[in-house]
Amino acid sequence: MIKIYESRNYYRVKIGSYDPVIKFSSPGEAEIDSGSLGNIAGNMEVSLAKDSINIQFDLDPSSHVLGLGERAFGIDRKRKKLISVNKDPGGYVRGVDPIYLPLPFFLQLTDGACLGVFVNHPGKVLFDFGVETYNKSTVTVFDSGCEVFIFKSSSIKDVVRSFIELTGKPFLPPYWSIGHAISRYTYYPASSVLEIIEKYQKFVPVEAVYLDIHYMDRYKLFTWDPAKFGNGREFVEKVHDRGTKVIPIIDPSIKSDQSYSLFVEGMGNYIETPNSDIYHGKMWPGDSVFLDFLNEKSRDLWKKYVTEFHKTGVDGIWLDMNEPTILSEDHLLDANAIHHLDDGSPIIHEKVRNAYPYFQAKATFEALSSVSKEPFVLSRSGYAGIQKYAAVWTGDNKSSWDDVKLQISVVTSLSISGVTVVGCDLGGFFSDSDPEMLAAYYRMALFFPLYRNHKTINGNDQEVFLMPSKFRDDIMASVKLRYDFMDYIYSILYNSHSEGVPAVVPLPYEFPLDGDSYYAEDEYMLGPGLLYAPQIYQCREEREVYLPEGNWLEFWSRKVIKGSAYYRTKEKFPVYIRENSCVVYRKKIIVFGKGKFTLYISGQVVTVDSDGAHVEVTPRVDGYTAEVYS
Ligand code: NBV
Repeated sequence: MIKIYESRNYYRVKIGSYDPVIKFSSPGEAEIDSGSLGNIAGNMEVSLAKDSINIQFDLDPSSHVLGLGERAFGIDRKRKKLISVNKDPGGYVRGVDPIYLPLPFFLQLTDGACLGVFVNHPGKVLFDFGVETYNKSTVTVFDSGCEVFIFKSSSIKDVVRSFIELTGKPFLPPYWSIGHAISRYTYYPASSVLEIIEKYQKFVPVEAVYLDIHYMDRYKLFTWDPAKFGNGREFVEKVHDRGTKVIPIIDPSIKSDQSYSLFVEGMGNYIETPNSDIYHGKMWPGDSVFLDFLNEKSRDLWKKYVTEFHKTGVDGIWLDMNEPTILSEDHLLDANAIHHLDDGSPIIHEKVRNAYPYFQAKATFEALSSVSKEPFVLSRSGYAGIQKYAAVWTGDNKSSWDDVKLQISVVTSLSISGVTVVGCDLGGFFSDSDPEMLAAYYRMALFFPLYRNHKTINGNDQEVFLMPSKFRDDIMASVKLRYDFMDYIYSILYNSHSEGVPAVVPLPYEFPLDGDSYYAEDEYMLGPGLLYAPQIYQCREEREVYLPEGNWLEFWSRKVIKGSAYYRTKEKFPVYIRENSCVVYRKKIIVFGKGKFTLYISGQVVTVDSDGAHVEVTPRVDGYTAEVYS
């Protein structure tokens, strides 16, 4: 049974009798009775088996497939079979799938024309882009019903925008959250954290310190270990005195302990076993239980604890292990564990797994929003729409030269899948980095929305102040440059929040017709106007840069380079401004060519109008000047 609904910018195909747990729709939607799938997407075909649904689209040899959230691959998903099940892979390198946030939304581009497909089902979905059947993209949903959104536009930018309009515009992160941040699994006690911040601050700013699991009292959520951190408040105050924010980690696992108030209050709101007992799993506190975030009562209890915890002065919350993950071999909860939806109806875990972090982040964000003007949540996992509630980092990457490059694809792919406030662990989480590699991570991520150094418990120390002077200077230069461009980075994030567009993007998002752009995986863009080709290769001071069609202003020399072209540069930070674009650098508004642009500087929306020779900035911002190049 298939029903088709139409709205201004998409078709929604409802297959079987399916009621999605996360409902997305736009107001003007209406059922249409043409019923012909062929009319809405290139030879879309649906076939129903006993417990699964197969959906196929034509796949051309010249097609490229982008999107699908966080994947440990280059940007193109053609000739790959990928699964959408949120999963902690226990660390990843290129080729591991799935990982923490594998969104079921893809963009298939053929000669620049985009087919955008969003399978709204938070259970397991398999995507096969021409592996089993060479000329077909096949989607398998392991359920008897689902809904599929097909976007009407064939422009990749319009499709992504429509997807974000449907699933929600990203929250606006606080300005401090995009500055340099530090983290370690695990800094403690309080005195060490303060000492580390001070040592760091001799060289680079520290806007935030993230606290890992050892700040808690025996891993009980929303508590402080009295021996290491006292009651938390004085510690947080001292960190604030140093101009730094505090963001503690919170896991979903609740210690099963009758003397722990959250455990007792949570009774009746936990994920259950098929026999209606409370579901238990092993996590940091040992035997643990899990609030059922798919249920409003559980979310309300969580919100109460978040708002109470906020009183200790913390500035945000870092949600980890929320795929959700337990300490078992495959890290997955029992597929048949039971959730209860808001109306009380039961549903098994495997059908709704991917929605769990979405609802946890929603509750956390709403709770923080009720007590703070600058709510900030960092989440490891999520589902389509997570961008309304949280920033996301790419989890447990492994320090390696390949990872330095890989993270560009992981981050930009998340971004064009709607998750726009993104970043990765600088230095790499697992394994050891070395000073040269750490410096390369700092260079590579220079324009990512998040910029946080983080390392696992038994990895090498990669604090910037410990680095040999040569590489420490190198890292300081990256951090300084990031701050020099911070107004531009924030303007792009503001635009992302207000317009519902991604911030960092892979080149084909801007140049879908340019075949070479799909291979430029060691470059990325921030907004439509800035292209960055970081020096990320070991023992090399030179690299090849690909500039797509059009004129580009080489940022440092202010020379115009004509694309499309490959050329070599020794420039340490190869930054290029696209013609008819505008950036902000050190209180200078720099326009290359013509256009009207919106910036967000000094806490206000600013319009920049250039005719190619003169620029007008309204309203004028004290201390800022404008210049134009042609
Ligand atoms: O809480 C410890 C780590 C954390 O540092 C990391 O950022 C998370 O991605 N966490 C995973 C638990 C597992 C560590 C092996």
